[in-house]
Amino acid sequence: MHLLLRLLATLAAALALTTSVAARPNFLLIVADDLCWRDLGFTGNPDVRTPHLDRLRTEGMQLHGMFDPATTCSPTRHALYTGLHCIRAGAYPNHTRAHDGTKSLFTHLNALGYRTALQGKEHVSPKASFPYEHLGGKNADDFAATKAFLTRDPAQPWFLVFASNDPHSPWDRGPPGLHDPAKLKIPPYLHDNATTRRQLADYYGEVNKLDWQVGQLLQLLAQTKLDANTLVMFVSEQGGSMPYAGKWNLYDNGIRTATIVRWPGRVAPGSSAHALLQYTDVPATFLAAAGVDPTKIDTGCPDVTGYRGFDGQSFLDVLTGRIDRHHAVIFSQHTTVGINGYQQPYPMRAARDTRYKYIRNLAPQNSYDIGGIHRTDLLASWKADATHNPALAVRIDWLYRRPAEELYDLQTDDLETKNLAADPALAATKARLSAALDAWMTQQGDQGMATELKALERQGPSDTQPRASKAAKKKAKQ
Ligand SMILES: [Ca+2]
Repeated sequence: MHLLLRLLATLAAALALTTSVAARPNFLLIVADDLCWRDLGFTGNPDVRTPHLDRLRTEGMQLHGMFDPATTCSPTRHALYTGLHCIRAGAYPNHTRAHDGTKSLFTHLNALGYRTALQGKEHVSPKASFPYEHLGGKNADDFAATKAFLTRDPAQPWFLVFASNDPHSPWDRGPPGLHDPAKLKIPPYLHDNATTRRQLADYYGEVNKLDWQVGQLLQLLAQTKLDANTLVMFVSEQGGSMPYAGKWNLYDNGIRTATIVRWPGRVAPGSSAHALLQYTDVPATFLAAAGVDPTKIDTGCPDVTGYRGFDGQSFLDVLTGRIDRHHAVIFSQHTTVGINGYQQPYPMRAARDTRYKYIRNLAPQNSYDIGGIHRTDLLASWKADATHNPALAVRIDWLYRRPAEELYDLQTDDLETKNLAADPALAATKARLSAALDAWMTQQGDQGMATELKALERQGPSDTQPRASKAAKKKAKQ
């Protein structure tokens, strides 16, 4: 009898576990900071040391087609957490905020009974839209706080964002001396000189620091036996900050991401998907994984037609291997007004399918000039070399001035160096992507330059307390 009772109890527990596995996984979303998707071991970089991320990749699915709808820190995170594209949400310049009333994945999962937290870098506003517990500061390496959060109540599912500040510049947090600058293989989109080598070694060191953090998190999950029922997603965020390494541009180094999803029993270890996906799809996907129909969610932020649902859609069927297609075209935008040290508006928009990318520069008559790209020691060193290197001089000039339209064939030119916008053979392709971009801008309420010029109004903590940065205010007066 005693044995029978024990057997029944075991069976009941197993059933309960099965139900909770199916309905209520935990979610760990790991977000890097200013990491180019190419700069990881598993994506082919020969120098960086990322053993933990490389292992995670073998345990999960790599989403080769995941794209970021923006190309600076703050709008990227708003899109990732709200499921809304940046201009609709009002969160499109850097250091921005969403419209009051907007809900995020934290709001939606709290409503489902999850406890939610964010550890590390925040960079989202207003507070009411992102109701997470904040664990640790920007450079959070306090994994005791993480463990306390994860194990607080075994009956309650949880959602944790671990938002590292690595490898965001300054690159001074990695293990010193890990990489010998002289021995690095310099990526073809960077100019090879001593300054590049020194800075790249420091940046790679900080990528290693990020990898260490990922290792700590995965070890915690294993130690607490939470790993079996936790969906882990890693995203590389939005491009490195060296010229042409991605950030502040809509080339693939900036908007393509290294993304892995590990979900034991649901996602095949070592698998790959190539479907076109966006960060805006992540909230709908997590909600679908939690057993909720994401098409019924009210985001609190209507688009121009009054539609209140997500811009993104669940890609759960991609994760489970059922299908490998999602969007026909993905979109991204870049707002320069409000970026530290910006001189003139230089707004960009892009539409990309599986093969071609169309970029529209809305103010080609202006000069693109921001602190992070154009006034750095690194670019100064490149300029010095360019006095006797005409090809490099052309590449540097492209950092400042681009034509109104760019079109790239990513199948033959993945570094986007050959602009085909004037190629008559691709006129129909250009027209198709241009029309798709127009339709997206309309749905977003994106008025192009008029929207760009309102960017400073979208900085500051809330709609009722807008506060532009000092530099931004000074600039606005000029
Ligand atoms: Ca960033």
